[in-house]
Amino acid sequence: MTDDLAAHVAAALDVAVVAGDVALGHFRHLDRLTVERKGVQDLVSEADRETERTIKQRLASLFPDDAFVGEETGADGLAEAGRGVWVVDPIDGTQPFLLGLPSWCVSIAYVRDGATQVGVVRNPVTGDTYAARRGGGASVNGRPMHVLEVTALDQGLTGLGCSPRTRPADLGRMAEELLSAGGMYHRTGSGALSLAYVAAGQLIGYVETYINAWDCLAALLLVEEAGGRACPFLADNGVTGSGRVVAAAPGVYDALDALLTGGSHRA
Ligand code: LIP
Repeated sequence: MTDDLAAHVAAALDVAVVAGDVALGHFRHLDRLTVERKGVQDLVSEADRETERTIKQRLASLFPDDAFVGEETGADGLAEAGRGVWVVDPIDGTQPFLLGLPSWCVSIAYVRDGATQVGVVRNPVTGDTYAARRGGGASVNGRPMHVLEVTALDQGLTGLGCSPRTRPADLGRMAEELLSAGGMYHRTGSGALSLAYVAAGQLIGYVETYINAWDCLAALLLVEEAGGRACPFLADNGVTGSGRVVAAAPGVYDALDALLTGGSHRA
């Protein structure tokens, strides 16, 4: 690993903790927040914006030549080709956050040379930090983590994500097919955190028909480096795009990919 990438790993870990503490401060005083409604079931508050500003400012001071994509501030510096790009969701799981529920996280990905090189997902409420660098493995709180060794959908819980951007009929079909196969669904309201649970060997997989790059790029690397399989989300959608996502333990990836696409595969 080059020194430059080591510096990016160290920075992502440090900034995730600092920014997580900013978000946690707001989480402890939700009554002081003004909540804005971006759309149906789509909320935002100053907590999201302040946390993202903290991340962007700190990373820009350390790596002024890197570009930045954030859920709240958008894309900055993407015009110049060949630059590394930070892809950030300051609070993934905004709705659980605003309701005082613990299932939210800070998600920081670093993308360069057409691949996610560093991924960090931090849940400040539990204090858990999930991290990976490409080719270097994945860890939770510094300890190696690995996906589950499963071969069928009835051998654990599957994360099903949904949002106002997803079709209710798709969720209904996926839930019916999953339960019919003896599986069971789980939802946190944070795609990044649910994907981190796949990497940590707690969920067997995660699917969602429509998710943003900032929600999932960091955690998809976690899954890959923990021995799992992940869809080519970055190749399909880029650092600013959205699309469907599937990531899982290898033994159930094809079954969950079929669940997502409505194809037929039994595991
Ligand atoms: C969340 C996503 C999740 C989706 C939620 C929500 P946000 O992102 O990470 O996958 O199911 O509805 O969109 O809006 O909390 O940053």
